Amino acid sequence: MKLYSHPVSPFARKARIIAHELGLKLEVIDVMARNDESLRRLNPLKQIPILVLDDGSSLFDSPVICEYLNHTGGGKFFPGMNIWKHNSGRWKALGLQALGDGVADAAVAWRYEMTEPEERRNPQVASDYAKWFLGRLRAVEAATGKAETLCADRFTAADIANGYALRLAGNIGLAKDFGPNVAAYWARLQAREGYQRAVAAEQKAGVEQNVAPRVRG
Ligand SMILES: N[C@@H](CCC(=O)N[C@@H](CS)C(=O)NCC(=O)O)C(=O)O
Repeated sequence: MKLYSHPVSPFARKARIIAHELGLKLEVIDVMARNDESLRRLNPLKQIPILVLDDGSSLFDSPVICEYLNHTGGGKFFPGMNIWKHNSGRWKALGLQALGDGVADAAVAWRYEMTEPEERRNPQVASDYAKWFLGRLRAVEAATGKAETLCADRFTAADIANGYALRLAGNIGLAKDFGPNVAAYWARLQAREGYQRAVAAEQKAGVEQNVAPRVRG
């Protein structure tokens, strides 16, 4: 399997950490999706991550790829379903994964604005994106005060999505806005062995791809 990725994309990181945790072999191909029209043949949205399977078919976007990898590697990152309890198990995890993806969307938008050349940067747009991010982060602060992990009393896809949203936010200077629950939760996630292995691999890729140390983290 090939993963079209970028060392600092929070969405691609979600896929890479599941592969690391489950010991799945992925050939990682780092691309700059913003400037790469050729990606549309694999994903009409021209976004990474994209997973290309051995039969040449492609999967996107990150929630789909993560479920596929979890299924292929026999993982437990998506809790089982309970149709009677919508507020537990699978449905809860999927909702919280969507929350993390939404926080990451806001952080990515802010980062894109901040990496514009000085003369094209619009302070109003940057401040709007920061507010957008902070509004979403409040929900993570509320959700992280209840238990060690976000749901199902264990580490799930919800933690992966939120963790990588926080990682990107921290790397681009937004960690000062983390509340106490988020800060403690983020410290717990960083202590995980799978996380540390994934970070070591992406830092190596970041250096190889000349990603600025400021965003590499
Ligand atoms: N909802 C998508 C979001 C993916 C996304 O925003 N990827 C960014 C990189 S972090 C990208 O490819 N941006 C290029 C573009 O939108 O042109 C997912 O979860 O996979």
